Amino acid sequence: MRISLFAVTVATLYSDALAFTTKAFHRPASSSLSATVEKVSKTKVPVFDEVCDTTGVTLKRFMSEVAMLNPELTELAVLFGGVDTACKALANLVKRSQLPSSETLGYEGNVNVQGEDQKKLDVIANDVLKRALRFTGRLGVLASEEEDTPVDIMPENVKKQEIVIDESEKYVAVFDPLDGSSNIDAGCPTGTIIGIYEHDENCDIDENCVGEECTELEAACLANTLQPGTNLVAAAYCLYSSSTFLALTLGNGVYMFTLDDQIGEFVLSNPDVKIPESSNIMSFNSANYDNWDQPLKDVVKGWETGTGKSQTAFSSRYIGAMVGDVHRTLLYGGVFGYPGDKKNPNGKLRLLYEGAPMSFIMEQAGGLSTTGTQRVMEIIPEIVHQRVPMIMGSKNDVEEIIEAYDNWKQ
Ligand code: AHM
Ligand code: MG
Repeated sequence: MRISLFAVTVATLYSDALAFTTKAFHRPASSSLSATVEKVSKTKVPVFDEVCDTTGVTLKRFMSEVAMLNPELTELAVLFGGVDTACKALANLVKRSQLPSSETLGYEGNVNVQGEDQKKLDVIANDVLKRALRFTGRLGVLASEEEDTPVDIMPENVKKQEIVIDESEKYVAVFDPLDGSSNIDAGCPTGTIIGIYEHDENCDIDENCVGEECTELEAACLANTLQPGTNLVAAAYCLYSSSTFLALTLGNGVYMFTLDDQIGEFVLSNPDVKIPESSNIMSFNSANYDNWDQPLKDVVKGWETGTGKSQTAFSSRYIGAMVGDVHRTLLYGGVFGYPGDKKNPNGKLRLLYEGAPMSFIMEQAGGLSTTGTQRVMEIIPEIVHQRVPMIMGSKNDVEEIIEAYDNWKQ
């Protein structure tokens, strides 16, 4: 009986499968307001017409049904198994970091390639995520905020056949293991950001190649990470806050999962995250206001006084940790940004592993993400740790900023 019920469920799932066609829109700078079709994804998404009351739809079930409906994504589903494990482990580490016995707060004593002090948890989180993804065997190259250069996923002392599963090394992962880490010591929200691209499977990298020892071809393969956001196959973030959340997109909308500590699983809590088109919340480090570009200053002033396009007076909310600020922005509507300014023309956030994956999620939820003059998703990174000015959020409000930049005569 159970078997036939299961068979019916699976059959229903297949027949009800929706092949959404998702289009991401953004108006290129200096063009008319008409939207440009940039990306079409035909990933089939599962429909869950039978759900266990106790477990709900877990991330594992979700990904395995995505893989059944889209066999070409089977290996991506395996990779998400690593993401699932890493986010749970990191949530636990972040939670326990407040205990005196954990000894994971404070600085590691190293400075990363961008001149920033590394916190102990930054380093631990990088290690946890790297290993979780590597052990899926689906990863060719990764780039992380905490690594100086992209690294071949094979460590020097591990031969390929010793990898747990090593079938195709199909993907490239870019990630910020613990974003907003300045919040850690105070126990405020932090997060992990992950972007996944396809890897060139013809890349054959000598496992001993490091930096200048790599041949040109090997260096080019490692540079596989330098792809624009429009090439992303998937993006996800985990938020460590009052609950642990995992939001992901496979190019067909945004799914949000909440960690159920009692069963140790991420459970689908919002199957179609859509950001409100207009808002009344802005989220910037406004201490930088005086150094911003004039169009942004003008729009923000209009929002403060309720004299902007929407004639709405805005409130300000700023956690100082992008994952938390973007999560709230997705759910409540709003505009989050770390714009360029006179001191730092490219702002603070990193294009590859912060800007592009979060922009992919934002666009898939119906929002926009821009530098002010360019769609963030279209920028081709030149270096791994490249910074990008970024303003993202509710469509109508971000469009107000884009229009102001369009009309700006520098
Ligand atoms: P990090 O990756 O070193 O943690 O820095 C990124 C963080 C973002 O999460 C956040 O939006 C921003 O830095 C906050 O910067 P500031 O303290 O200048 O407002
Ligand atoms: Mg970061």
